[in-house]
Formats: sequence, C-alpha cells, structure tokens
Amino acid sequence: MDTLIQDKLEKEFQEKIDKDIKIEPNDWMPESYRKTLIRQISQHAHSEIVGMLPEGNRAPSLRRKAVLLAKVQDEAGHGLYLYSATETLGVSREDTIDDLHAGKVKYSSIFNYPTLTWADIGAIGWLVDGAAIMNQVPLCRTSYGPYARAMVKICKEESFHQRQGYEIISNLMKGTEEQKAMAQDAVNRFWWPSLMMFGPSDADSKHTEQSIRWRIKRHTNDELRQMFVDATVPQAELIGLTLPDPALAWNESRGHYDFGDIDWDEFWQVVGGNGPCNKERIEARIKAKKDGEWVREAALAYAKKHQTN
Ligand code: BYC
Repeated sequence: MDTLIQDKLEKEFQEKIDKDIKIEPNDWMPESYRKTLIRQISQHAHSEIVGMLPEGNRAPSLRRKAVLLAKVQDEAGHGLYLYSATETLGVSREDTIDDLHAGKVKYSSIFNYPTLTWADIGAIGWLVDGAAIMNQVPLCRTSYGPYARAMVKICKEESFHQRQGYEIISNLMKGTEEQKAMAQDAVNRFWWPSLMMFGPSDADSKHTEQSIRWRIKRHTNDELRQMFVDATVPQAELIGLTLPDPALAWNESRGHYDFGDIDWDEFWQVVGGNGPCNKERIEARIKAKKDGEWVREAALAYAKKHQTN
C-alpha cells in the first residue's frame, strides 16, 4: 500500500482509539494491532480452557460439586466466546487450538501448578479468579468491540467465581485445626503464582506500551498487580489467613501495600514450558481433542444432512 495512504489510515485509526470509538471486525486496522489481539485473545481463550483442568478434583459434598461444576462450565463458555472473538480477526479456531497443542502459544502460567487439596479449589476461586477479575474488568473497555463485549458477560461470571472461592476458604478457616492448616497451605502455594498472573514487571513487559496506546490494555501489569494486593490483603486478614510474604506492609505515604520481590526466574520457567504441570496440561488437551473426534464428525454429518434436506 502507498505509504501516504497507510499513514492516513493509521492516523484515522489512532484518532478513533483516542476518542474511545470501538474498532469492529470490518474496520481497517494495522496488521500489528490485529496480530496483538489474536495473540492476547487466543491466549486468554486457552487459559479459560486449560484453567478447567486443575479444578477436576473431588469435591467434599454434592452441593460443593454442583457449584464447582457450574463454575467450570462458565469457564468453558468463556473460552468459546473468546475463540469466537479471535475468529473475527480472520483466524480459524482449529488452527488456534492446534497452535496450543503444538506448544507454539502461551496460556496463563497459573494453570501449571497442581491442585493438591480441596482448599486449593478455594484458593483458585479466591486468588486466581480474584486476580483474573482485576485484570479483566478494564478489558470490558478494551478498544476491540468483540473482545470488549465478550468481557462484560465473562466478568459478571468471574465475580461469582471469586465469591465461591472466598466462601470455601472462609468456611475452612471456621473449621478444625486441620482445615485451617489446609487453607493456609493452599494460600501459601497459590499467593505468589497469583501475583505472577499479571505478567512481567512493567520494565520487562514488551507489549504493554503499545497495547496501552491502542487501548487494548487500560492499565500496566504492575498497576493491576498492586490493585490486586491492595484488595486482597484485607480479605485475608478478615478470615485470619497469613499471606506468605514477610515484606507485606501498609505504606501510609504511598497509600498502598508494599510487597516482596517476585521470583521472576520461576515465572519464566513456567511460561517457557517447565512448570510443574505444563506437560500434563497439554497432554490432557490433546487427549480431549482426540477423544472428541467422533462427536465432531457426527455433528458435522448431522449439519450436512440438514443442509441438503
Ligand atoms: N502467563 O509484554 P507482556 C482465568 C507472556 S484466565 C503466561 O506483559 P501482555 C481463569 C506474554 O504473553 C486468565 N504468559 O504481555 C480461567 C508475552 O509473551 P508473548 C487469563 C504470560 O500481553 C479459568 C510475554 O509474557 N487472562 O483467569 O502485554 C479458571 C511478555 O508479557 C503471562 C488473560 O489472558 C502469564 N501470566 O500482558 C480460573 C487476560 N504474563 O505472547 C481463572 C488477557 C505475560 O509475546 N491478557 N505472559 O510470547 C492480558 O491481559 C495480557 O495478555 C497479560 C500479559 C497481562 C496476561
């Protein structure tokens, strides 16, 4: 394309963004904006789908199982809205999923940690979904229309997920000494990985600056991480849990909690495929695709039959 026309289109595109006018699938967009969205939205979709796996543990009662199943079903739905939003950018769902299975694309680091006890399900709901909401509420105002609209419904459901997790952990903290110890142990293991969900520190985040300019992201990784810490510390205190960070302290002059250094080596190891459960998670997804082959074939045959009749 002629450079003058390209410059004009890019200028008009940025003006629309600056006026908070949503970008829709058929609008002109820079190729790098489209690629950034495909990367972020598909990673987000994969995270929802892989994120169902750690919750496949036994629940302690029928009521707990029913609530957990509803939550996990919501996550499947979130994955599907997000794959649909990715498809509006001109890529196929099949290819996107194949990229996940081939290890070519990422999904949230948090889902590469094991769930060992029932309290872990509470910690996931409270901390992981709590972190997810902090990151996702601003995405309801992201500049790409289909992503923003998907996020509205997702956030409503995430807030129920966070509450179910907090309820599990709070109830354990009202229980026996063993139950309290189980809750504390889950929080000890999930606290730091939850802080890592927000991504690398701003200094090391290669995409943030451009994504903020395009209003894909509304806050930086460190801003959201701080907001999460500030919201979560009082919730831990209220039910008598200790967060595993000796440096955690209210800083009156900043009006925020200070917290300790994140182990970024661990983060990059997990993101790079070497976390405790990376291999297991991808194998489970590949198996699910293979096991579901006959269902897809039957659904396609049924659709074809109805087309010709
Ligand atoms: N894990 O430049 P940066 C859920 C990668 S689902 C793995 O800061 P960006 C739930 C990043 O992709 C939660 N990789 O990137 C579901 C990039 O690598 P590439 C999922 C990570 O995109 C079920 C590189 O590091 N939420 O909550 O500006 C049950 C440099 O990072 C991570 C979303 O996906 C990570 N944690 O910012 C329960 C939200 N962090 O791609 C709960 C949407 C960074 O260049 N996504 N990387 O190879 C976002 O908001 C942004 O993509 C991020 C990262 C804040 C995550």
